[in-house]
Amino acid sequence: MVLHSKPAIEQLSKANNCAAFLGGIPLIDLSKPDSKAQLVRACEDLGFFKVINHGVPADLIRELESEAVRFFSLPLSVKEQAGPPDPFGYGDKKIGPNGDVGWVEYLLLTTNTHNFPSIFGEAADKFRWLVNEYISAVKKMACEILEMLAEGLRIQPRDAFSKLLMDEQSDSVFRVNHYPPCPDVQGRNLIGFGEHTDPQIISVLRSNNISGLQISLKDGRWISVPSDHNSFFINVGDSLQVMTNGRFKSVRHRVVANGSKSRLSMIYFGGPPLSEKIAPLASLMQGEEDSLYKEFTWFEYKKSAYKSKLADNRLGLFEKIAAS
Ligand code: GA4
Repeated sequence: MVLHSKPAIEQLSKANNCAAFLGGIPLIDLSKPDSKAQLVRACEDLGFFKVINHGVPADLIRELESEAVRFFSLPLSVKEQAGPPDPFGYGDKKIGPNGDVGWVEYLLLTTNTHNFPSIFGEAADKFRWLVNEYISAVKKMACEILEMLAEGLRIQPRDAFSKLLMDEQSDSVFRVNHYPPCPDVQGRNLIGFGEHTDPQIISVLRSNNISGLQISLKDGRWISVPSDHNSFFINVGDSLQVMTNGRFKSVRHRVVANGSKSRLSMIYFGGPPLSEKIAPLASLMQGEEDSLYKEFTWFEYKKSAYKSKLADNRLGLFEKIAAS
């Protein structure tokens, strides 16, 4: 990490107002077929849940994590050869193109090609291979969850959501975030990654055993998510909120920096093909129910997302104004 400039640290605003959450984070056992109703409820209530018995091999997770730790321990000048995030590559503190910053460094990759620069030599081959294997495994899990959700919602066909991730043209992203210990924390909660919702359909997150992730409840309170390196955490994204006509909630979340320990997280963002029209699924609409959103393609949504700031309500632009 390079030393931060003053304006940058000023933007790492304080994250206050974090409450205890008595309900707890919904925990779903994917090996139990009767979890469909629980999955639907979790997507409706919070847009966030934790899964166990996920089928992603523990060895694969461990190996990828140790390659990622090795990558982030390289000198900055070497990491920067993975290219500026435009939008893919290595990034340090700057998030997205519109001035957002956080106490984080990261690798952002498209899931279609992983261009690790040749400077990493053979290590790059191993890293690339592990990333590919990991993405296949978490994508499989994401598709299983989306199919269980479709069944839970009684949507036909059951691959109505998952086919978008399975499509060869699926515009999905993989991100590895490293949150180094932040010396400025000193009892305050400084922002590692600012609050936002994910634009895609579904996000699959795992981290080492260092906490920092917080999610926002409907009433605006923030709650800390206890870390669990053996489980995965799933977020509903904006596109799934639209496809369910607002029934599922795209959860606002953020990461606060830690004063003494490094947090490492890896997130797969499952997105549709660029040309896909995002609109409420006809089979989900009841009676005369109107769509809450104007129709858009994923390309249009992404284009407007990249003009926004992290914390913006990106779906606002596409909401229909209710007739009075
Ligand atoms: C948030 C979710 C994913 O991390 C991401 C982010 C993307 C980026 O870092 O380039 C964005 C952000 C995310 C939404 C608004 C825009 C784009 C930064 C930003 C300010 C990779 C994504 O798809 O959208």
